[in-house]
Amino acid sequence: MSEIADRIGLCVESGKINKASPYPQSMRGEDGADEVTKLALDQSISPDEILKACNDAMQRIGNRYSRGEVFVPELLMAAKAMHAVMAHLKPYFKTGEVKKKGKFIIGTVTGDLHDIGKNLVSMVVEGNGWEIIDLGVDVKTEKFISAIKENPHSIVGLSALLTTTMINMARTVKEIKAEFPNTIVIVGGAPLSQAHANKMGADGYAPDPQNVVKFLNQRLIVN
Ligand code: B1M
Repeated sequence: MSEIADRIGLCVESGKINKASPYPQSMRGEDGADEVTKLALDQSISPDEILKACNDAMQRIGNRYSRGEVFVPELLMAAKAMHAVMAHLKPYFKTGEVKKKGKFIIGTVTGDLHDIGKNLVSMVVEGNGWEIIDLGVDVKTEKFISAIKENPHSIVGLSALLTTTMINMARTVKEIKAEFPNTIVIVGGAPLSQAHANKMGADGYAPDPQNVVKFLNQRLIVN
């Protein structure tokens, strides 16, 4: 990993959003995730390398949280710094395709506020030629149902990051399938596995954005 990618990882782990941000005290006045990412891209560091540094950083801050060394505010600042990085990376995931392959409705299930993984999936899927209908976080089943009614041939993606919200996910899958048996549903998120997806009655599971794309491309619906 290049030194500059490591620096981005450090900014994310420390919650250093940009130069103007006073947090954390120890990095006051220094460039943050925003400036360092811009510099890295100017130096032709690959978006994949930057993303890997950020994902590793989120893993580290998550582990520190598990050990009781940091708390929710620190997680929140890390998430904000990661958002600053993602704003720079977004254009690199666009392919410029005009004709869309189909529509992909995505949301983080009810009770769950984590959106970084969902946003990454959205960016990569969009970059691979799919139209994204992003319902956001804490999405109730009714909202998914309305979106499917408005966009009948869409494929639906559900994200969950908490073991507690996996139950809500299972409920949402069940209710979508009861109302729209032919709608394809794929689930993902850190606590999920293929076994969970099977048990929920989902059509697919993907551990990462690339496997969501693979799954979607196998079910191409050209509008
Ligand atoms: Co939360 N949190 N959090 N948190 N948080 C985790 C998930 C946790 C593992 C931390 C820990 O204990 N080590 C833990 C969950 C434990 C569990 O249930 N198994 C946890 C907890 C407990 C909580 C709270 C309950 C804390 C509290 O309040 N006491 C609380 C819950 C709030 C709520 O949702 N109701 C909470 C809050 C938060 C913040 C709001 C502060 C913040 C989120 C901010 C935001 O998202 N805007 C936050 C953060 C940042 C994390 C960690 C540190 C990082 C998550 C992340 O963004 N990872 C996380 C620890 C960790 O992950 N190690 C943690 C980076 C991201 C790229 O990865 O989201 O896994 P990920 O997405 C991946 C894959 O999972 C996959 O692709 C992505 C890219 O590779 N993927 C899909 C995701 N969705 C997919 C959908 C698909 C396919 C693949 O198909 C549709």
